[in-house]
Amino acid sequence: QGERPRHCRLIGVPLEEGAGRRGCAMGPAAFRTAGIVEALAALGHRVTDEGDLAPRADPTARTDRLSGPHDNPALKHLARIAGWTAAIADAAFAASAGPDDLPVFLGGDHALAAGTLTGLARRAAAEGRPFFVLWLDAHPDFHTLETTVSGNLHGVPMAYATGRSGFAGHFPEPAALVDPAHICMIGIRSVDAAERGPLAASGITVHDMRRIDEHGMVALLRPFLDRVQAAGGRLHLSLDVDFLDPAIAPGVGTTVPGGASFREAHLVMEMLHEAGLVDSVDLVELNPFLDERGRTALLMVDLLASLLGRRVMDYPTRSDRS
Ligand code: Z70
Ligand code: MN
Ligand code: MN
Ligand code: MN
Repeated sequence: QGERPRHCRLIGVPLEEGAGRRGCAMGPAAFRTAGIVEALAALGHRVTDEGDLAPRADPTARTDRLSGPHDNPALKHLARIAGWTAAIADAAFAASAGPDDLPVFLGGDHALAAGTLTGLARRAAAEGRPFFVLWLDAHPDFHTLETTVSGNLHGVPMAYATGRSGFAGHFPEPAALVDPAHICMIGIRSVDAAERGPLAASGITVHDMRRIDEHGMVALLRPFLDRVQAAGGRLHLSLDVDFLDPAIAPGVGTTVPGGASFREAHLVMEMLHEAGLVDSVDLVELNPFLDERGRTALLMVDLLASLLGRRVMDYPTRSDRS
């Protein structure tokens, strides 16, 4: 984040009801065991571990079944996820108030992004700044409550945060929405049939694995970072473990072959560090129950350390060059 020391506020979100298999609730503990506090402190940042959040009992979500025109019997744990969303959105807004604050949400499955995206969008709006999102994931998580086939609500946060229809009365009313034109997705390689058309029409920038192979990570990421910089925007990074290739990151419930390599993932983090634009991070979908000797947790911590300034060599920075 440039060379500026930040206040890294670690917020555990032991939410696992949004994923198809259990285990993500152990994610925050695994990140701590993997040394996340020590890794960030060693880079000169102030680090506070703010413990784990709990879901709110949300009065807007009284039932786990939708009724009427939106009925979808596949939905799982709707009221519970709505309660998490309300609590996470408030925590994200509160933890991003200070000029040096850099909240890091330790998931927990990706349903937590319904809360972080809307809470941080609210913060950006309060500051009068545009809000941008870099979404590193095999999946766009762009289902609505009507279209999800699996019923796993980690498949819906991007639809909720961009204001797609059908969430009203089931999820909290979002305090602020994310402009699809300010979202860049990289690593996408699993899109369900019902997500395809709406995603293409949404205005979200989507770079699938084929694009990475063809153009390389730098050519895809740099134009987006330049846009964030030019707009003076806040940038949120949402990093799903399944962005990474399962060969290097087995600790996740949804393994999708053909993911980002160790080198590609570190390159993204180093470019983000150099740009100094990231103000908040989600680390999601780590499932320690499926991990191998902690290697996925350790890799995610290493990637976060790269984002916050760890490097092997001192290269001239971009601004030094220009
Ligand atoms: C699929 C579904 C998903 C994350 C898997 C998968 C969704 N589109 N999201 N892992 N993070 O079930 O809706
Ligand atoms: Mn409805
Ligand atoms: Mn995801
Ligand atoms: Mn995913």
